Amino acid sequence: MVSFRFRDLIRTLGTTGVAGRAALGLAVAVGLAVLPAACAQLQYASLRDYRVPGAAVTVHIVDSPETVGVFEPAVARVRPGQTVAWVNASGDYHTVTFTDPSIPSSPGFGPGESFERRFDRSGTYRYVCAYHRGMVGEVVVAGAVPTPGA
Ligand SMILES: [Cu+2]
Repeated sequence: MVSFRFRDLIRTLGTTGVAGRAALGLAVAVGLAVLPAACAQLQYASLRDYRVPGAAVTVHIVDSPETVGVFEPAVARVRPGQTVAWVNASGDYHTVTFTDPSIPSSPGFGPGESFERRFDRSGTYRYVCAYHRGMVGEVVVAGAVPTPGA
C-alpha cells in the first residue's frame, strides 16, 4: 500500500478529449443532466480498450443499463507488488473507496481519468464507489512476488 497515482487519460493520450470536455462543461453549465451523460458515454467508451501501462490489471468503469456504473472486471487478481489501475470509461464521476478505512481511497474521478494503486501485501481488498450504491469490486492479491525480468 505504498503508492498510488491519479491521472487524466485524455491528457495523457492526447486524443479529442478537449472537445468532449468543452461540450460536457457547457452542458453542465446550462444545467442539462441527460445530454452530457450521453455525450460522455460516446466520448469515453473507447477507453474500454485502454490498458494503463505498468498496471497488471486495468479495471474499466463503464456505464450499465441496470446500474449507474460497474467495475469490469469486478474481481482483479494480482500478485504482491503489482499495480491495479481503474480507468473511468463512463459518463459520470466515481470513486474507488476501500472498505478498510486504513487504505487510502481515490478522490472522485471523472470521465477519462484514472486511478492507480500498487498492492504490496496479500489479501482481499474490497471497494465500493462512494457515490453509487451497488458499485462494488475487489482486488485479490495472492501468490509469490514476481521475479524482476521474469
Ligand atoms: Cu460510481
